[in-house]
Amino acid sequence: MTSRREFLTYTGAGALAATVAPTATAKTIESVATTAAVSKQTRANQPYVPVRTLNGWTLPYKMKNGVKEFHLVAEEIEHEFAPGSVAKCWGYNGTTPGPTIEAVEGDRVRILVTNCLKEHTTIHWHGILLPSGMDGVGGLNQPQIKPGETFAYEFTLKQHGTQMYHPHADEMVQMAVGMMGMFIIHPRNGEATPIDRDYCFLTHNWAMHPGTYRPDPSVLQDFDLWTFNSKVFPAIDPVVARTGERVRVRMGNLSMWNHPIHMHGVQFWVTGSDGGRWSKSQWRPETTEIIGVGQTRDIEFIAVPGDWAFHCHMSHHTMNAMGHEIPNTLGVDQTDIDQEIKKMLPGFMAMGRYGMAEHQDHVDMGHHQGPENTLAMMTGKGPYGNIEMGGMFTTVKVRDDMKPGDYSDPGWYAAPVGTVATRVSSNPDYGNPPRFKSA
Ligand SMILES: [Cu+2]
Repeated sequence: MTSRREFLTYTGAGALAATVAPTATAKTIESVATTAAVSKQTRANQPYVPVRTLNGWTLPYKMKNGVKEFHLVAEEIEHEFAPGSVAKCWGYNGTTPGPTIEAVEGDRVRILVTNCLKEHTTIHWHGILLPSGMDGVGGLNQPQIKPGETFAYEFTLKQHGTQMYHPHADEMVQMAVGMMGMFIIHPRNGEATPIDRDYCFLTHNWAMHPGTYRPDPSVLQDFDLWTFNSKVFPAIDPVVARTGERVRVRMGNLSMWNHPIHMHGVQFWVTGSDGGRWSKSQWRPETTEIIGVGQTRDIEFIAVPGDWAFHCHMSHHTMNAMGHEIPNTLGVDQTDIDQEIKKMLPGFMAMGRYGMAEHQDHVDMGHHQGPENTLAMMTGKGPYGNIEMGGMFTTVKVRDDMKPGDYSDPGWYAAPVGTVATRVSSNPDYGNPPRFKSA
């Protein structure tokens, strides 16, 4: 079988995995979750602001004799990373990540886990303080949950914070194909500093080799797709808020890389983790926070009007599938090779001589028809042109007139006159900028 790198090399120097362009505009996929609209007036009567899982949903529970009973089903699912890329993944209750479990410190919870996979599994409640026998490490704490079986986990929540869940059975495979979820525990006595909007997502990486339909669990570092809640830009929901609201974003990492998550427009405070919301003396202002593998981090900020980029700062993590080992075409005149490849692949156009930004235009024009089921390396359109991103990128959209509890996409920001960078010249010799001259 032709490997991905070989394939990319064969498609021609500079032809990064290109392809069927996904829809250009950020399409908000309607969340399954029914998050209650909570205004500042009603907030005092609510025990907590329900968390909003980007592109995801919250698992409903049943009260049974004072116990909150949840039911997770481990199963194979068809998942769409963005229009143009679907895969056979594994998840819970029809999605990857699985639904968010949300509860309150002090709750007694019972979680039924039914295994509809064809191999055994378990669930580890990552970061949650519980009896050893409920910790979910197959073989160590419990027998494996065989195909068709249902196990019950039951424990009392002794803490609050941003926790996660994932299998601790054939972990490399089961996590690589999407089995994970978030477990949010709200403090019993409410928040000393109230929150207006509470978002959460998990970062992940996927070896979805171009032209394939199943993530490859054997890959250690060289991934093709980088996701927030198993979605890539432009299919990731925006974080929306009203000017002045206090927004928390809870981020967890069950991928194979650390992710320095950067937000434009504000200094956020790093305020918590799986250790709960930290005391204020530990809060620190940042604009980038690394979410290490296995960690969670909560950030909070006061919303400032505008459209603000929010993304991982590893620049390859904001791209989709690409050839990491293709020859470097930067500065290379490819006129001759262009003609040679055109004989075999009509419509081929060499690129990359002056940089990669032209990639998105080429794909939009239909050049470099890539493998099927493969997203373009960079994509997305904004009000001023191509955004040239993919993967772990979304936007924070803050508006003065956003209604409390409204999570719909407000469209692009109408910047006040005089506040957008503009062209003052098209002459490269314009002005007299100082340049360093060696002696
Ligand atoms: Cu990253």
